[in-house]
Amino acid sequence: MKRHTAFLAYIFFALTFTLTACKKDEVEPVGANDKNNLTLEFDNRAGAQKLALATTSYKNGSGEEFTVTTFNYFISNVALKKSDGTIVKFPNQYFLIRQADEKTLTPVLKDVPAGDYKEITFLIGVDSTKSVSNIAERTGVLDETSYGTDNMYWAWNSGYIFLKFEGTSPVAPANSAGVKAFQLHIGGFGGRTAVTPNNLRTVTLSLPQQATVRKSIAPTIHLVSDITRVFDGVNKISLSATNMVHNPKDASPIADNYKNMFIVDHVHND
Ligand SMILES: [Cu+2]
Repeated sequence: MKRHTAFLAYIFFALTFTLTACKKDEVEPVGANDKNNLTLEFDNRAGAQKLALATTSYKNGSGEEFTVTTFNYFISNVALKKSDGTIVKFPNQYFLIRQADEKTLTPVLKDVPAGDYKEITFLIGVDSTKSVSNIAERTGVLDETSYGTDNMYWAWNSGYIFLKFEGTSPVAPANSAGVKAFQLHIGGFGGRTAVTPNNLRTVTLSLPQQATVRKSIAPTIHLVSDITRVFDGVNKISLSATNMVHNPKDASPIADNYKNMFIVDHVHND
């Protein structure tokens, strides 16, 4: 009986080894003109929890409770670096990630050349060139009328709001409607007429496993962004002291924090 079990175990391991070995050999070769989509998945969380709007109360590093009613940010100027060091850029593509709208959480980069990618770079916000460009060139998510009541634009001088984080907290002062609310609006590309701080932040992350774009493989880079990092990073932001941010100067310490809120959790190569 024992021998029988050992034999079965041997078969099992042999089979597992063969299958694993096969799988490795099966990765399709890179065709010179092959292209495919690559999806970026933005998985917003609060610490270890999935971010839920309005319903759930979270706590920041200062021990302050808060709920989230709006969490939006622009992602642009994506670049992917291959394992051989080649960089593929995706200029003139702007994505608005809105927690309230699930389909915005997984933007797709189209026509990505086949290859093995090991690093991703992106800008949080809208670059200065685009910010000052003619309104006819600011279409899609950059069209100020496209996001309904989620105003993501400062009409005065400083352009787009790069990240909008709103919610309620018992430590925030009551507004005219009696709601203890906070509004953190982060923008400022440097200014059109007046000089303002530049709150554009670039994020570069190496991938825990390579994204293998092939004719038959359209990978997904699954990023996790932790909203509590907006408060707790290189700067300590307390909602009792900082609950209304509406200008680039006040926004800089927050931009320095959220620059580090992203990690690449894993890559799907299928
Ligand atoms: Cu995933």
